[in-house]
Amino acid sequence: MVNNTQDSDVISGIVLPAGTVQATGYNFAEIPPSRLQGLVWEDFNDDGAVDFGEQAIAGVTIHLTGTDDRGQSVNLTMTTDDQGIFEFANLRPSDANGYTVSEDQPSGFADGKESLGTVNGVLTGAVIDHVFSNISLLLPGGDGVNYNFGERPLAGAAVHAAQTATIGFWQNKNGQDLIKALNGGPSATQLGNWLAATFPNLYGVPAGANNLAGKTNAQVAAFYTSLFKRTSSTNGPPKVDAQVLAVALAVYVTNQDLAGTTAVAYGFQVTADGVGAATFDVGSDNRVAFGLSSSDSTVMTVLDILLAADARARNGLLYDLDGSGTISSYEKLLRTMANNVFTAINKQGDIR
Ligand SMILES: [Ca+2]
Ligand SMILES: [Ca+2]
Ligand SMILES: [Ca+2]
Repeated sequence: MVNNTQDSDVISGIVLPAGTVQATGYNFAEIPPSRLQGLVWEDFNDDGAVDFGEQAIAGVTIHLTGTDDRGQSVNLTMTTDDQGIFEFANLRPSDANGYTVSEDQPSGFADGKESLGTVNGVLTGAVIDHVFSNISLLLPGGDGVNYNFGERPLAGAAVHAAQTATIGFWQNKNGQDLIKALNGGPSATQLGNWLAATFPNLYGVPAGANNLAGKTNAQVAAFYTSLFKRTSSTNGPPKVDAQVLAVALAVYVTNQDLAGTTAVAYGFQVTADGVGAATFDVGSDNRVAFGLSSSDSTVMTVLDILLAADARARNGLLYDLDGSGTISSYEKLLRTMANNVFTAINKQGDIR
């Protein structure tokens, strides 16, 4: 008698007749276990990807629920380890609905983006806030990986002195030296890669000639100088592009995870989250340039202000909303609003 509906591990009632007989084929089949694995991390630039300098979050509670292939309910809980990783190993296959993995939102962080993982290399499941569902592990030995929960730093206090610098600083010797000293020296490419990944429309692949991916610190410093030297008012305030990059540079150099403490010697205050998590009131007159409705708060984090500007750039041209390659009178108005805001941020936080 064989009972395959549960973990019996027993074949019973084998009656052997008298005499010499051979009883064969009493086989115990086992299946390889499946697993579901992922990461909780601080997705500082809110792009849903684990980038250079982004930190693991340990001790986050993760739940796995569902029904296995034998109809048994599964309800497991664990916490992320020092690397931010959770792994539910030794799982049976799931039923047709698949398993669900959910997160208890960690305190001290704002919710970020979830990044759907793969089972045996194939994107599998659905995602809504804090929950991956329908993760089908129908076959034994399923390998579900990279079900990742991104979190963001909480918004901090208002921008204060020693968190930014005016555009002249980044142009002068000290500012240029600081850029070139980051992450080990002038040939380091982490700053360029971070700018490209974080603000793709301004400095990434979609930015065309302004793509800073793979560019060295020396090249980024030279790129900044080229923006600073703009004098034509055809597209509105000529220095707006330098003002924006100056704020992005301040976000980078004041974040210890990204840039270490190199900027301290230049008068900046360096912290875990830096000026990116600091807040600034863009003002109701400028809200349209940052995608705010009349009911939205005009107080945003500096990083969100930059991300909103980047979302309104096309092919490296800030506020070319229609992608025409030219700046209309309305787009010029938006660039003027942006110039007001980024100039004010650089002044309010100036290292002085
Ligand atoms: Ca990221
Ligand atoms: Ca979350
Ligand atoms: Ca246009």
